[in-house]
Amino acid sequence: TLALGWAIATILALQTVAATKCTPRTLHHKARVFEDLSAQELKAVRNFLWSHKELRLEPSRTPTMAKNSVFLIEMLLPKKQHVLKFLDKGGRPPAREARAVIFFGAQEHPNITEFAVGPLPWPYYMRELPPKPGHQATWASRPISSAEYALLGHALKEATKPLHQFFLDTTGFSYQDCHSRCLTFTDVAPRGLASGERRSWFILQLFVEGYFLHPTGLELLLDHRSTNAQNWTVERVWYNGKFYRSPEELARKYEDGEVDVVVLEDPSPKGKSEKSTEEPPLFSSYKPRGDFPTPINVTGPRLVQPQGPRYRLEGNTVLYGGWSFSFRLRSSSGLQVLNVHFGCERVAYEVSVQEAVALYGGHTPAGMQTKYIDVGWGLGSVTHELAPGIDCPDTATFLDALHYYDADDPVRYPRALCVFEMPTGVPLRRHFNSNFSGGFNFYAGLQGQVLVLRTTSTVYNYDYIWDFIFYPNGVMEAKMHATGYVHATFYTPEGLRHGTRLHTHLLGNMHTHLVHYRVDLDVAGTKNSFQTLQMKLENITNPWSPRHQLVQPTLEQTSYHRERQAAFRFRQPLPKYLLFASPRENRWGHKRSYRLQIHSMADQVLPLGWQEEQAITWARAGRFPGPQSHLVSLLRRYPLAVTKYRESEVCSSSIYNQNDPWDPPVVFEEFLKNNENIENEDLVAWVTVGFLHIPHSEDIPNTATPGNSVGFLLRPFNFFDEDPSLASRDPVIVWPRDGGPNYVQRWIPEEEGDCLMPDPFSYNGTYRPV
Ligand SMILES: [Cu+2]
Repeated sequence: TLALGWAIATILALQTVAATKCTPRTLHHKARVFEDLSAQELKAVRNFLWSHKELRLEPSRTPTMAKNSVFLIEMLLPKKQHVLKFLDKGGRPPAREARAVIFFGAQEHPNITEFAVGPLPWPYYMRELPPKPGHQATWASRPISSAEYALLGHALKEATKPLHQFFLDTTGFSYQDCHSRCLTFTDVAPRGLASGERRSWFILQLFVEGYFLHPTGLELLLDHRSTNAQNWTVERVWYNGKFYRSPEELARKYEDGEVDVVVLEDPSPKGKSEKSTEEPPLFSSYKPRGDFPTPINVTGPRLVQPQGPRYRLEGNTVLYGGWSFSFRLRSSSGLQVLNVHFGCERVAYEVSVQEAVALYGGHTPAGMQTKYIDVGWGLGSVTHELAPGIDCPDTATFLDALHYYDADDPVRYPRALCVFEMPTGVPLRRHFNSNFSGGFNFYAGLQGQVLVLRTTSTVYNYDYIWDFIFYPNGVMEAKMHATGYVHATFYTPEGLRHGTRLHTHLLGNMHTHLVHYRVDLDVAGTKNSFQTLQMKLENITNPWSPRHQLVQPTLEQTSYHRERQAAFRFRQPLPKYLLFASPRENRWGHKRSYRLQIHSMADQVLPLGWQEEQAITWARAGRFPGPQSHLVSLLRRYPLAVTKYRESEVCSSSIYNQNDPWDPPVVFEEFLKNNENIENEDLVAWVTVGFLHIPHSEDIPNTATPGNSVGFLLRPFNFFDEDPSLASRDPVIVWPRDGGPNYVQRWIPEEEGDCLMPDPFSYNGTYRPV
């Protein structure tokens, strides 16, 4: 019987091999085509650029705008067809190239030029990456550099000198010789009202812990368009509901007693000083205060993986059960997963974050002006350190990132990314099979485990947490959690029309968050079609009782032929089943498909009138829909658009859209304009998710993640012949046995692993050039 057992085991093993036999996974060395640039490569590109003396490059921190400097270097992804040819058919890898953005400010007509530099690691050529015809990035559209911020800080300090006494009297803080009681600022964007302008509203704040929540009541408009900071001028001042022409005018009127003054409460509450030497915390602080009825004074549960991780990291490639994918972290626009396989097949070539915007309303000029388009604030580069046990489980694998963004060297961001497997706390599948007489025929369950790839972007006050989640049953999820400090302005009673009073002098401004994703699905090959399934009610005569009518649901399938047809508007209900179908069929004769399931609250927050008005303005004005960017209006319009893959349409936004939303180099609308055929083509889905955020008192000190996450799922729909999580060895089946203990059947031994204590908590917090 032992021999027979072996024979059966061998046959079973062979069958298993046959069932999962497929072309070998993309080896790590092949996935290098997706890898971000190494420190050596970034330096090689920088040195190559600097060796071109005719570029007359200067360091990024040289305190002037009238200089030529390298702003950004990141990996330039080769063309998809070249990558696929290399991955699937072999041969030489496509040339490895960098994208380099140079600001040419040291000339009469400054400009921004982008170059491809290659081949890496030893570059010897550079070629201009030409903008799309008619879409040159304007000089004014460039992101603000740290050198410009230093000059702006200086300009504000100079300009507000006449207000020194005013600030001391009204806030107790100042800009001059201020030590621990200094002012700081938040600038908002867009910076003006028309293309070419660069004039920003600044909110002056007390520089204390959580300064975003401590406006002084003064806002100021500064024109900083000139490359010579000497020419920068304050154009307007707003204080407590009134406009003034200049700081001088406000100072004079204040001295004359003509200003309606609000003397701020001291931000540090006095009081308990007898009990403790420590000052009571600010309302904007994380320090605990108050008590729960059931106090907790011990640490909480944490993850352990006694037998080590069940995923494998090979460079920038993750292997986990049925899944394999590569990833990169673009300094410009953030996290991107590539070459996503389940089983033996590619299901997506790319799923990536494209943009995050937040559109505000307010009564103060800064509040009403704010429309943040975060790629313009380095969305992909502000990936600060993740804390083990808080930002990711202790068991996570942490990875550093390198960014060459507004710097003269690559900067290492430690622990910028994490990868971990975690229990979801809910079974993936389970069933209790009752015998309906006090017992059971069997119980079976498959624990819910997922693999998560995570990074964050701290865009000044706000923190986005970006997750890509992989389930054992072929489902992939993209999710954004919002947290951090709210963008807030000075409280005035009129402000209540646009938000909530959050503290004595603080208004939390209402806003809409929208996030744009690119989803380049390749469902059983690159040739896919887009179709939707809906329910249609049918009224028929009951065939077994002709006197009765019967209403029953039927399937209604819609095929989409053209891009414009598959551009869904927010006001129309989105069909529930959005399917990307291969012409190939599964075993049961259905088209092998993946379903896009969108989890968003954005459709509830975009009122009809707004969009109608936009559309009318657009029609009337021709190219530009009023003071909004194309991107913003498009994101507002379409929760989903499906386009045919085009190499010129790989990003829906750019680092330039924020500061010139009126004439940006990337106009998403144009992706749809040519209205191409989308039947049996390489398709890309553009997904907008978002939510309306009306701040409330519990947003103090920070917006919390529960309820503030949006995203989408990619779910197999007749893609497999059965649930592919059947390949998991995690199930447990319990069989009752007559007169004995239940038989517990499992495929992974219940091993007693060491319950390892994680490393002690550590956090470095620095990000330094390498
Ligand atoms: Cu918000």
